[in-house]
Amino acid sequence: MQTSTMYNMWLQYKIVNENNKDFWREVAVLSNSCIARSIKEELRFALNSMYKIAPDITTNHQAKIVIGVIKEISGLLNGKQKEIIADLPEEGYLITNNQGQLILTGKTDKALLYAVFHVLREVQLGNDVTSLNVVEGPKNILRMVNQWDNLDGSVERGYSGNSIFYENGEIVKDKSRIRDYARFLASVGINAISINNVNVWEEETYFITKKYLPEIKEIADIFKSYGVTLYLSINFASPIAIDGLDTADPLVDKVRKWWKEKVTEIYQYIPYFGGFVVKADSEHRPGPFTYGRDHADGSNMLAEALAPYNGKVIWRCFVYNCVQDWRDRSTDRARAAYDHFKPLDGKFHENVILQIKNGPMDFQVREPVSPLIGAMEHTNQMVEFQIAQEYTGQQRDLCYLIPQWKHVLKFDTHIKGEGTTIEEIVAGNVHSYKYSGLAAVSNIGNDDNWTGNTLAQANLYGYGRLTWNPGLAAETIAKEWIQQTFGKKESVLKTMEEILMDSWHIYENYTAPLGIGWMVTPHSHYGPNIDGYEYSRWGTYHFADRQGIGVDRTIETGTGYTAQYEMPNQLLYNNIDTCPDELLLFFHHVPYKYTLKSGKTVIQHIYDTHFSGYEQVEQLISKWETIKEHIDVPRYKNISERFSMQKRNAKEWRDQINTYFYRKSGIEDEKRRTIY
Ligand code: GCV
Repeated sequence: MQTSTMYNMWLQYKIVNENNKDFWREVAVLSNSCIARSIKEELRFALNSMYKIAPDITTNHQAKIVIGVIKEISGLLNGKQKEIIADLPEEGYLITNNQGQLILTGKTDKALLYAVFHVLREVQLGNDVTSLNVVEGPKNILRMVNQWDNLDGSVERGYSGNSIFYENGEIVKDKSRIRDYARFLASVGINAISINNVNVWEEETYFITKKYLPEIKEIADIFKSYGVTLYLSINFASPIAIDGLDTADPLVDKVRKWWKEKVTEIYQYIPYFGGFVVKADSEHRPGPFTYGRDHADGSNMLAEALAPYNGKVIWRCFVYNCVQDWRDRSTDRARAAYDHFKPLDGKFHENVILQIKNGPMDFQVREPVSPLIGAMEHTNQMVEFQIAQEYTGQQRDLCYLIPQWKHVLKFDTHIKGEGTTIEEIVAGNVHSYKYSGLAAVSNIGNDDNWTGNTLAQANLYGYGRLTWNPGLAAETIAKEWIQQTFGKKESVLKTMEEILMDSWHIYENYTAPLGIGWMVTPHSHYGPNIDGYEYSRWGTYHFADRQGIGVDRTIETGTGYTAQYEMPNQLLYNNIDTCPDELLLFFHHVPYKYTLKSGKTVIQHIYDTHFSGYEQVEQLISKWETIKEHIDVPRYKNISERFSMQKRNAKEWRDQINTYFYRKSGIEDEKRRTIY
């Protein structure tokens, strides 16, 4: 635990309310598990920092604050309260004031940890906690982050320095930063983590062998003490790579036996191991297709091996032909996940969960919601977000992503009639999934402030809060984060909330327009390159020519992708007259002079948004400067530097996009602004 403002993210524990100081002098923590030890440590750290007191941590049932699971403190609760707890899920908690005594309770120590972080959050927000009365449980069972960290210390799509887990081909010896990461995750309700990249390279394949398992167990123990279960990404071809088998065919007995023995070995080291995350048959990774098998065959083999230990297989649906020729309209990357997985519904074991990216492409600033989410009634599913800002500014540019994720979660699939939103589907309330929830690619690294741009901390915070309670508004999350991170000053709160809340639309304004996506530098994915196109030299993503732009994904004349949606969404997107402006070019190819619902032509929309996007970045910077005196120097400097990078980037996008489309279409800007 450190004391720098950069490092402490939203757990700053600044002095907020001296009045309650005495209330905290004695705290009873009744159990003695590893999680209870984390609770005690957090309380000591927080109370020392906030009130400059070293609390007496006792087991005294008469203390002003008592923290214990129901069986330890049932004498302190009335019948009604006991009933409430009986109805709570394992991770749910009750915080109540019984005659002047604040009681934090639930069924498990994990529930207590969440209750403690709840109370500490309230204190940091300046609220009086002495009379709190709260009953809460998480809406989602699985609340996961995926690290894309490699053993050499690099992080795939990492924009915050190197890995906190690995350096120079080894697992880090000093694991204190991993412990702090676990604290941050637990404080917002995250309960699962995979600690290595889904692209499992040569040496990482050996993570599931005795060469690495003892140290991975140490990491697993740290996370366990914060209620976070550890998973590993695996290489589907491990039997070949590790033990020289001549096949990894999931239907061959010796392969199945190999995995069973391997899983038994892993559980000998880590009895509470979560399971495997698997990227197979995608972007050159091995998978069941090599053997003419499907994804159910592949995942079920692993699921069978994990089932005796209650382990899970998290199988990613990001499967598409990355070398497709984009001029060939009989294939469409947007269709791929649905086409591969939907026909397999019902064939997966009950400990397999399909992890589906929020959109059908790849975390663009604007995409429609993946039609696969909810489309498989008999197969567990979870949604995958990307906190790492791969296509959304790489933590140089600001892009507060909570509004985007809220948009996804609120999307009504109509799969079982009106109201069958993504939020309800992944909570397991639409189909009766045994396991479901949310996963997201983490955005942290070993930079002082964890996330490169200090403001990107808000995305990690907000992701966690949404996994627990997707009903929270993006504004509420922003306010919570700002207040805990930067304090209560009204002008800071107001200004930063505006800055965060506007940022997604601003980023969209100066980058790819109207849902078309991409137009980024191939491979690096930062900065503009309109025709930039990776994997193949054939075609462009946007299909722009002299006459028009956009991808025809309609049923009648296009790739037929729109048919993957339920009614009425299918009609909404398929029909150009009803298709929302912001997704028009994702679904339709239109002339530049096509008039949008906003009343502007497509080309004028492109010019206007790119001019205004850049100006909006200038305004963000001016707003930020107005609160300079209230922000400490290191964080002010960090954020200001990032804004300067964003300004350069926005200018480049504006100029390149406007010039490209002016030249391509030959159509003048109505407002006669200079296009370089
Ligand atoms: C981990 C995109 C990214 C890759 C990433 C992949 C995935 O293609 O650019 O870096 O690989 O998604 O999600 O598997």
